[in-house]
Amino acid sequence: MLEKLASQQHNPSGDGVDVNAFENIPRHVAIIMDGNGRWARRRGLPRIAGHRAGMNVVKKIVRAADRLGIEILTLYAFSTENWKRPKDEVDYLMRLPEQFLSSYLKELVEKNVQVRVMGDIERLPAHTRRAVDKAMADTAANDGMVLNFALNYGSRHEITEAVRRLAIDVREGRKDPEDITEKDIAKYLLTNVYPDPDLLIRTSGEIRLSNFMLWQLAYTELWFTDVYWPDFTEDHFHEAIRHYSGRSRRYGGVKE
Ligand code: V0D
Repeated sequence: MLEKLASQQHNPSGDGVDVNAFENIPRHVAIIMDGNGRWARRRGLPRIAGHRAGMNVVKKIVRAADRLGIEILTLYAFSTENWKRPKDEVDYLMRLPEQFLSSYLKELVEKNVQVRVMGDIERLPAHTRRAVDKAMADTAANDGMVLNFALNYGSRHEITEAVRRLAIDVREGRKDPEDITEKDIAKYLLTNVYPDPDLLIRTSGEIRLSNFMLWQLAYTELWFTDVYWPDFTEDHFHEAIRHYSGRSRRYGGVKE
């Protein structure tokens, strides 16, 4: 299921971009979609106009990622810190999954995409959870690209939960603490079924991880761009992929 050969994919976009030109396509791409509020302010618009524009860019980048043969696309949609924003803005954000899916779920099903969510979704409003649950259910039988939304996600919380569960295993006698390995920790993270991201993209000029996938990004190539997320295009995406494609990763070892 996760073994599409990117190098053999054709390019149905017909936009003149040769997807076969990338010699090394990342399997897992993660994106911090930053700059929506600043994009709006710059235009004299309310912040929510930026979020709406950002939502439409998500659709374009999902299509682009699917065409490239990327296996997993993880998008940071809402952090555990985002609850501190004004209530009106949070309320608007919590409507976006429904808006997104009402116009786009059909296409995701047709594209064989699997919608997944990582984060504490119990604490989302019921209407948001319903929309997300339906998307996951309607795409559960698909085996194409995974579209993984980080929703109410925080990496330290994720690691803390993993440690807590491991400690319970120790207490219950299922685990000898002397035998704890990195694999044991990874098993309890929300990403346990995915490989670590190969490439992280953050838009809007901030050079920070902001509590996103701290464990999983240990060896990931990082790509920062000043472009605001609502202005991020398929061409910008290809630029990041091209950068990745030209890197050879050593994981702390020596280049062969
Ligand atoms: C706002 C830019 C899609 C970042 C993108 C609840 C901030 C647009 C979704 C979405 C958001 C989430 C789950 C799902 C389907 C779609 C989304 C949020 C914010 C926060 F199953 N865009 N989007 N969710 N923004």
